Amino acid sequence: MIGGALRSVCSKAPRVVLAMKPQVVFVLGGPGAGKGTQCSKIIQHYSYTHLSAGDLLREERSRKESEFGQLIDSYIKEGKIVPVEITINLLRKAMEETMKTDEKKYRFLIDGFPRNEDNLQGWAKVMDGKADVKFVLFFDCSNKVCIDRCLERGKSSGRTDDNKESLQKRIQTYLQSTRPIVDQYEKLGKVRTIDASRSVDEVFADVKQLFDKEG
Ligand code: UP5
Ligand code: MG
Repeated sequence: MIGGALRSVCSKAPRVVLAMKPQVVFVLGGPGAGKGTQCSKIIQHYSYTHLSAGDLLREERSRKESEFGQLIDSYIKEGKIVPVEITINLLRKAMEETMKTDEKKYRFLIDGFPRNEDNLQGWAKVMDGKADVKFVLFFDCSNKVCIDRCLERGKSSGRTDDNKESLQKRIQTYLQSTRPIVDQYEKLGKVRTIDASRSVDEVFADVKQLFDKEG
């Protein structure tokens, strides 16, 4: 009887769906530091969705109707950072689509973004107040390790930027533009640094420890 009354009250109450605010971990590190590799492992163990800004840009580049295909292509080959208006729209759309299909999917690993001041400002403009940045997962390793890994991958990846010339430029851009972003977050106490020069499993053991505590 009471159960029935309660059910009827509940069924009359408006159904409020409280969408969760997206929780974001930015994943940064040099080219080939292992961001993508580690993100793939994280999503096997924790309820995160992996969004690689680079992958989204490459997808957009190959979309036939895209007005940005050529621009993205030349920026990637030159190791330059694509204007944020393009990247942030792709990220926002991917986040929205993910949450629309499943409202429980509100945790995101945003891999390879933000890479410079322009990216940071674009994020602030579009996402401030709409998503929380939990921390920055920073994969730290030497330039040599980064270059060697990308050149090795370049033998089969088909990526237009896995060659010596593009890699020099990617490293320059990383040092000049992306490291200062990591430093900014460091000052806010938001960076979690992992030594990425070790084996995939050794790196992931540290990542796992971090996500067990803070993920
Ligand atoms: N590998 C991985 N981990 C290893 C380990 N621990 N030991 C030994 N080998 C390891 O790994 C790279 C290679 O190394 C693989 O072969 C892997 O098996 C091996 P991966 O996990 O792919 O490294 P990742 O850090 O993801 O390297 P990636 O090349 O993707 O990094 P980039 O940051 O350079 O590339 P991204 O795709 O993010 O961006 C490409 C370009 O897009 C940029 O240069 C830029 O032009 C543009 N871009 C923007 O303009 N804006 C953005 O916001 C994002 C990208
Ligand atoms: Mg990657």
